[in-house]
Amino acid sequence: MNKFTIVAASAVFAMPAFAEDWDMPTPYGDSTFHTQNISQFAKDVSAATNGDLNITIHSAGSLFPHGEIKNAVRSRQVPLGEFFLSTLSNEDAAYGVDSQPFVATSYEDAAKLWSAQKPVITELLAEQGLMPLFSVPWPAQGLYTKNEITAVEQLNGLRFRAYNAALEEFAALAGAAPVQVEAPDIPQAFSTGQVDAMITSPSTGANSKAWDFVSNYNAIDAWVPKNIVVVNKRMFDGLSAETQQAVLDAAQAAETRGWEMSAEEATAKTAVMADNGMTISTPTDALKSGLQAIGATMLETWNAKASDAAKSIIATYNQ
Ligand code: PCA
Repeated sequence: MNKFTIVAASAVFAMPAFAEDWDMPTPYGDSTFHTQNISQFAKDVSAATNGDLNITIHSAGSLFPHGEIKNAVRSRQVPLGEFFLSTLSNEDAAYGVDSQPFVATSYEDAAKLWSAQKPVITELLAEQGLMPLFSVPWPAQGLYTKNEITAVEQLNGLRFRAYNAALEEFAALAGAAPVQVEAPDIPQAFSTGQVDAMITSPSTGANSKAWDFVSNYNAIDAWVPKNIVVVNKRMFDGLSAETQQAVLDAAQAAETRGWEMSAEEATAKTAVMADNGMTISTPTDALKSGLQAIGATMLETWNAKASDAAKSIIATYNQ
């Protein structure tokens, strides 16, 4: 053996016996705090397992479109992935409770709602061989428009960007025309005139440079929806006990860190929008009561579709 083969051979033996490379898709771009949070999660897993498990993030829907990520994890095309939890509300109303207007509007209430929701959706996901690892909220959702909005009637006839069924329903009830647009496509949807208003967080507003296409941000703080990271249970079970524990520990750290990042984003990104010349306002009483009326109608629809388990989320939350 010459020197080089010895080096090469020892490099092979130094490698972990069952090093795994996992691909992890997310719909959101690299500048999104959620993506930064899951990147740190991936680094933590790699460090804790000495490189036995390496997770590669594929951002902005580059590996799978948003709507396919859950099923890609289910069918083991990828071991894990991140998506917007309430996009699964067509499967069960339990998934959509965090996107109902004025149910939980602060981080404190959102955390309470998540503890009530988690056991119910954990069971639903288990039926599909999926296991939640962690869930992190976006900042409370606000209203972006070209003109100042002081009453819900002014939304009438606007083309309204939507990201899930609840927002579609909201837009329709406000007399607006909903158009589904993924977060990375927001700037183009506005610049091509596909949409002229939206409801989203200050994070997504600032990341899409909302000031390029609207001048008003109204902090209606109507709901605090979450992303979720799920893993395929069979793939997870295939990991060594130590690696499983490393994933669970990193997931728990990511959930704590993510909620903190979200709260920081809410203030910081609202300031970025103000610095870029947007008018930041809070809802007038008329706007508030108009929005609450829409919320009440939506909750009735939600209740009519909800299973007993889904309804128990609201009951537990209200206790
Ligand atoms: N940003 C994402 C989901 C909610 C949010 O604040 C979006 O607008 O698609």
